[in-house]
Amino acid sequence: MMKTLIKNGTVVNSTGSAPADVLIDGETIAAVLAPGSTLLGFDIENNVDTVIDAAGKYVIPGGIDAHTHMQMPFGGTEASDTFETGTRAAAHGGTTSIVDFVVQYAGENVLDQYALWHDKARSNCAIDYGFHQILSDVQDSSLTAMDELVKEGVSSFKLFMAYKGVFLSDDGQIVKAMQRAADNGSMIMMHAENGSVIDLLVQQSLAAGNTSPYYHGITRPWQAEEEATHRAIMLANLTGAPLYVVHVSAKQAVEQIAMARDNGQNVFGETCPQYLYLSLEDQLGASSEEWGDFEGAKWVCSTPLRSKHEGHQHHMWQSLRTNDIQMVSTDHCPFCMKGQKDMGLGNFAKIPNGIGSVEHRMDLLYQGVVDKKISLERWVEVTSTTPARMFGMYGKKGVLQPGADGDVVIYDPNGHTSIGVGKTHHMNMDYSAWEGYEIDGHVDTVLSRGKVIVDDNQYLGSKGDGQYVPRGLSQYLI
Ligand code: DUC
Ligand code: ZN
Ligand code: ZN
Ligand code: ZN
Repeated sequence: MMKTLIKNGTVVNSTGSAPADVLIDGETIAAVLAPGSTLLGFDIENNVDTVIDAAGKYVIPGGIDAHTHMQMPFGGTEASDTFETGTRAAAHGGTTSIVDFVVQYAGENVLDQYALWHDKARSNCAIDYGFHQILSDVQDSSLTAMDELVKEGVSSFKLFMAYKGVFLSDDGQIVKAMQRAADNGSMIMMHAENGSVIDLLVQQSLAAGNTSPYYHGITRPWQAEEEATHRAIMLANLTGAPLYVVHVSAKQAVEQIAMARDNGQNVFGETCPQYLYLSLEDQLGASSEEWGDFEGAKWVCSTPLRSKHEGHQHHMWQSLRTNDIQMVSTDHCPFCMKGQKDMGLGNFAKIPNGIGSVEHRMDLLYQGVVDKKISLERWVEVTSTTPARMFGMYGKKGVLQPGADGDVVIYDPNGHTSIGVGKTHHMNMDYSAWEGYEIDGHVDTVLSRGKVIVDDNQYLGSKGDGQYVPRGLSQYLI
């Protein structure tokens, strides 16, 4: 078995950082050692196959993006990254595991869809992958499927309070799924926006001739997010199910989560890089020769970007510091402008919702360390350790310790990363939502289960390196 020593670096776990060497034996971390130490008198450096010098660099557990949608059929098209292209891009950005979503649309059978998603991902992924299950109409067979899926390592179920006729579950259906989750120990994930209010505002906006991408955000106000977040928390309280609110963007929704947590409820929140950095005003001001004000379609996602005048972005960074929000995923759901987003020219409601960021999450959050918004250890925690604990992978993933998978990123704080199409971008998109972003750091080397898959921007892995990760129940519950 290949043995690799990563020496001279600073090992950063969520619990602290220290100079240390990391020894990987085959696919697994064998030891984290004081710099230059021997193992029972055994000279390590001269007995391994590869030595990587990480002097001046951070050695961190590989990133875990627990919210991606590779090749998801949605909005009359399909997300433009396949499992192959999307996971390769993720690897370039220092992410070594994703948790994607099996989709069950209304009327479909859950277990059939689960088998179908395995077919899409199998032999195609550059990095390890797990699945959550989306439930739309909650049929009786869906409830028994939930028990089956927990045994398969799918221990989290996403429900929607928006997207009527596509995903939306009514409150009765939500309660039924929550009761089953409370019973089998799984996690309920919620897209918390009041769908009927949004549908009405969208119709009124279009009727008034307000059709440009900016009105996507205007018609999905924070009140619709706060209300749905509160309702989801109350339904979880009623049933005893743990609740994880996805893609939180409104500070008022954060307050609901914080209150529930203060009350001792197992309620958690995820935010995404777009809600930390981007605003509705950025979308309003966006314009180009090619697209005019339709340029704003590049940032149409749900929940939407929020107004910077209301302070959501600042509040979101603060919430990451205080643990009112526990982790950062991307909701990676990429669409090209040509042939996909442009379906919404003249009608923002027809723009497929989604932003692609899977490649840039680790860098964008590292910039938060440089800008003193979060600590170095908190960076590792919100991008790797908590995702692993939240979704039942900790020990194997999310930490550098003996017995863990050799998923390791060597990050150079003296490096630099320019983001944009033609720069670091490997996602299958004809634009970047992050064009022009400059990061004071750089992903140097990425190992997935002991194998170097990215080195100095070169991809050295191959499709099919990534394996399915059956997950246990959440390790984050109290
Ligand atoms: N939001 C998005 O932006 N895209 C996919 C689905 C969702 O909830
Ligand atoms: Zn969602
Ligand atoms: Zn999503
Ligand atoms: Zn470099």
